[in-house]
Amino acid sequence: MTESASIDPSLLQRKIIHFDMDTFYASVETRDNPELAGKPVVIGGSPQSRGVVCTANYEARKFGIKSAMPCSQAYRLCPDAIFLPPNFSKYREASDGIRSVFKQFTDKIEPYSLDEAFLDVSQHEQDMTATKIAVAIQKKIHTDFQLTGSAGVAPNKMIAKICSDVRKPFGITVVPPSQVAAFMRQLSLRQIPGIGPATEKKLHKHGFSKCEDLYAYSVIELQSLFGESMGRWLFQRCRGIDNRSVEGKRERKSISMERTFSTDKTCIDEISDIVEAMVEELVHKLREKRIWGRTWVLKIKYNDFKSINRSMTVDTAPFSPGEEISQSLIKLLEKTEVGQRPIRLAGVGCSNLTDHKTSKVIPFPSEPIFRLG
Ligand code: TTP
Ligand code: MG
Repeated sequence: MTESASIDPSLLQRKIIHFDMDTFYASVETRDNPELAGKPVVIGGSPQSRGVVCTANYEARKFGIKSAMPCSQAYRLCPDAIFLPPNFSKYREASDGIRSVFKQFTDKIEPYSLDEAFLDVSQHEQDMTATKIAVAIQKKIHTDFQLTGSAGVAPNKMIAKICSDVRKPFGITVVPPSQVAAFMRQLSLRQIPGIGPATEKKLHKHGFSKCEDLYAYSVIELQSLFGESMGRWLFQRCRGIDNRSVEGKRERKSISMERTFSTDKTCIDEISDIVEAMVEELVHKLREKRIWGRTWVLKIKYNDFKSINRSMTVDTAPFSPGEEISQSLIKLLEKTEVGQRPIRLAGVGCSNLTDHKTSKVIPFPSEPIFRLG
């Protein structure tokens, strides 16, 4: 084993739980309306709208309905499904309840989304095993909130996250340190969080589909195939190495917003205006949250659902007004086929964020929309 494949023994002693609620939005709705039980339920837009599916329960999934699928397609797959709009305040409340259960077992909690979190239970006061803690959390959430969730228990976050999906719903999967190598070997690379369809395609091109397919390659060889950081990342992840710690407060990496149009748009002036408005809104949000970033992204989805991103670095001071940014993003429209092909969605985003909460300099104190809250 080369240097980068060796694991610090103390990291193998960690006990990490990844907890993820089962069909979260749909489960909350069914709990609150028992008449839905046993019927296919889809949470998202109405079948007539251009909205997408947020989630579907198992009865609806049997018909092939999946998250992010257009609702019109979901309707074609299962016209009898019950389509409900999302009720975020309800999900937020359920999410708070679940987190209050986590807190009864550890302080080291990293919420990952409304319905999932990583917990580091390496040191537990009553010396409960990590598996027993996962079972206890599962039971308590079920008793207190009539909702089910599944857990993965492993020496690190990546393996715990993969595991929580293995025995859904209401399941627990444990991979102790001694079984990490065997567990990883047979795993498809696509199951590694962070490997999406695009990376999977690249891996397939080289004939790689399982983790073990990469084992014959050194870090340097993988770096020459996939670039420096990706090569190293792949070398480690396919062996089950993940040294990231469970962070109490997850750093936000990006912030974005997007708009799906009710009819496809081709007029470049109209799209420019929409981009400008979204930048304004995002700049406002960044100010409120006291974060700022220099990398800005323009996202366009054409009417055939092909989505493209164009990014750029804008050297404006934190909390600058949005004009310069929107003008630059509008220029980026020239690097797309906007104006020639109809688009169904436009979005803007900002990444490489820095927290400016502690910054003493407030560049635009008198600006009317600047809020301290
Ligand atoms: P997930 O945990 O990915 O999905 P889930 O809880 O519905 O189902 P599973 O049992 O497989 O975990 O996401 C949690 C919630 O986030 C989900 O209920 C709805 C919402 N969501 C979206 O709004 N859009 C999406 O594309 C996805 C994946 C989820
Ligand atoms: Mg879930």
